[in-house]
Amino acid sequence: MSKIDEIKRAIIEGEEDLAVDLVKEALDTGASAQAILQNALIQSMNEIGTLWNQGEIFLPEVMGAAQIFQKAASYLEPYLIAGGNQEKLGTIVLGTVFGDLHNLGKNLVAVMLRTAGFNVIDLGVNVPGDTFIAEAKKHKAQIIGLSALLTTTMMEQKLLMENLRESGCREQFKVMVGGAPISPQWAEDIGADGYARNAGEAVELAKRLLN
Ligand code: B1M
Repeated sequence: MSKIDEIKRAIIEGEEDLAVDLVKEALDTGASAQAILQNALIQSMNEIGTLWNQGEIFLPEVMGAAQIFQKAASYLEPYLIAGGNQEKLGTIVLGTVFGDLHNLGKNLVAVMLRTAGFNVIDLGVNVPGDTFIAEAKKHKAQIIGLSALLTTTMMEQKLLMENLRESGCREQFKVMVGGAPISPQWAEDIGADGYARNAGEAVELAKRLLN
């Protein structure tokens, strides 16, 4: 079994110490932080989602795997940031929308944006629409980034767009949206400025939005 597969298995089986040790070993043997993140960590959460859907695992196991993901991702963070562009490109207010507690993907987006040189104000999870707007004004942000993982909470992205238009500040900020149920069509429908499928695309999109 490859080291990547071993890391995936350790996360899925809830072996926290083993997962982190294997991540260290993979880095020592020359694997890139990007490859470990994409092929082991993110893939493990996709498999967790499938097992959950199939009723083979339950909420406590999903929460356990999420905790291990976060720990392993935190370990990788300095390696992802090393070599990153330190020039500050602009300010992004980022968060997971109201009613939604999923933060693993949003945290990765924050890391990648910081690595690319953005100043990221991370508002966390379960963030009310008004808070996004108030914080964006306070920090003079150019971009608001909205993550949503549930088909129910993606509506919050639409509400925020309406709120921006109704309060007359739509032109002040670019808005980017992402998260598993989000699509380019949804972004267009709600009048957002762009959609990114993953953290890497989020960086490219943010750069485009500033031009
Ligand atoms: Co939840 N959950 N969950 N969950 N969970 C999903 C999303 C689900 C698809 C699983 C399933 O199919 N059963 C399902 C949603 C179904 C739907 O709406 N259609 C679901 C559900 C139903 C729920 C609960 C309602 C379950 C319950 O309580 N009955 C509940 C809701 C709680 C709430 O939010 N109010 C719930 C709870 C949880 C846990 C707490 C157990 C845990 C979250 C822990 C945490 O985040 N700290 C959890 C997890 C781990 C998942 C799965 C398994 C994995 C999500 C994840 O972290 N993926 C997920 C199944 C799945 O997605 N396959 C699932 C890894 C992460 C790196 O990817 O978040 O997609 P992702 O982020 C990507 C991209 O989407 C993108 O870039 C990221 C990096 O590449 N991206 C952006 C994300 N945000 C972006 C923003 C951008 C740009 C790109 O710009 C601003």
